[in-house]
Amino acid sequence: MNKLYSVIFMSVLLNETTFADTFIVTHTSDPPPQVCEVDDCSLREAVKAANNNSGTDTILLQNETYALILTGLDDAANVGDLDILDDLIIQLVDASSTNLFTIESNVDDRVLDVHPGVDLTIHNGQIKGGDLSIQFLATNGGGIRVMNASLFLNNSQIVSNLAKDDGGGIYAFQSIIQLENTRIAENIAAEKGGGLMLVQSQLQAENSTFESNEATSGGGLYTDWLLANNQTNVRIFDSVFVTNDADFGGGLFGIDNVEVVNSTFSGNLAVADAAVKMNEGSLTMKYVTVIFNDAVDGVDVTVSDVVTGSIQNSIISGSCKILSGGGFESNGGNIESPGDTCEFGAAPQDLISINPRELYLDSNLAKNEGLTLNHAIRSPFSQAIGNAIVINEITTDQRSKPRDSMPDSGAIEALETDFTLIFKNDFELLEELSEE
Ligand SMILES: [Ca+2]
Ligand SMILES: [Ca+2]
Ligand SMILES: [Ca+2]
Ligand SMILES: [Ca+2]
Repeated sequence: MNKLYSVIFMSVLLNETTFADTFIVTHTSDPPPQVCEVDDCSLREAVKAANNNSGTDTILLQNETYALILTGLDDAANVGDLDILDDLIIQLVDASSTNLFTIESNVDDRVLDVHPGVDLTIHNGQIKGGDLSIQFLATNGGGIRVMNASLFLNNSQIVSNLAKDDGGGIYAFQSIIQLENTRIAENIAAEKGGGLMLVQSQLQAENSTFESNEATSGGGLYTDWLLANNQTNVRIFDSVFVTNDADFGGGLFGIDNVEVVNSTFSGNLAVADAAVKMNEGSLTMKYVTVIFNDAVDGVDVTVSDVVTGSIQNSIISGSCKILSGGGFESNGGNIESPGDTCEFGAAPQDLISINPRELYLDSNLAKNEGLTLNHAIRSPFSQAIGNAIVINEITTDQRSKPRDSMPDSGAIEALETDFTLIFKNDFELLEELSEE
């Protein structure tokens, strides 16, 4: 290498290595922040140091709870929420661990505030206790607020946060959210999006759980893209919406272009539209199971008359309100309950008027060797088996088990090992019961 070039090369390398730094948090307390020192650094001090050091720094935490106790509102991470002002990764010291660190707000503010232009990545973190119920100005995003920024949550949990308005767990405005093996649970929004509220934002959720969140609209997820666009902004794969609760749209409320694949909606509650309410935009569902949801109006899935899109290889064990005119249609391989409210039947391999008992779906939710809760098929006589139409690009089910050449309708492909219970006769079951 030419000497001049090698000097330039070295200086580029040095620049890159000196920019990003690693800050190791040494204790769990939250004193008024000073300098992050090698032997004395709080989480807040580490965040401020990373904010002030250009480049994507990494903050390392232990498998401990880091409680935020300094009251007040600011956007410099001195008090209240931790304001993230520069690209950042937060993870455990032991990156191979499956434990979680916890960042918990013990004051009247959210936990994390991700400011414009910032990429925040969290591995193995639990974000909990954010509370905006007495705030007057910043009332969205009880756990995390993401404004014109991006957030990647991996192996993480967003739990027990509260927003006065929208986004109990997370509120995202013109942002990109990526969830991988992440659980958003027991968050509350007084208005929209109990678990997650998206405004003109993109979501990719994989192996993720929206569980027991509450809101007025969109208990699990509310997604709102006011300006029409042609891209699929919300993609949900191998995920579950379970026991979320709202007045309107218990699981998901959409004014957006939404795709849901290999996913389950179970046990969601609402006054109207227990599982899914699509008001505008488009909805694409492939290999989705909707079952055991309950709405006062008796409707599980509503698709308004301006919504386009399609449903394929899915089970709706419940009732639909598909308003005509939007062009939303069945692409076949679907199964619906007696009453035939989903307007299936015209497309190939659509089964109508199927009593839910004929599906032999386990009424208990379990992971069944996957990462998210689902209802396994317990009998080889299930009407779901072999009823789906092959979709070449979808080769696995919700739990990442392979789809075979005769794929099954709904989120789960039946495996022989799933059938073991059903082959037991009554005598064997009685014996088991008496042994307990
Ligand atoms: Ca930085
Ligand atoms: Ca703030
Ligand atoms: Ca703050
Ligand atoms: Ca099959």
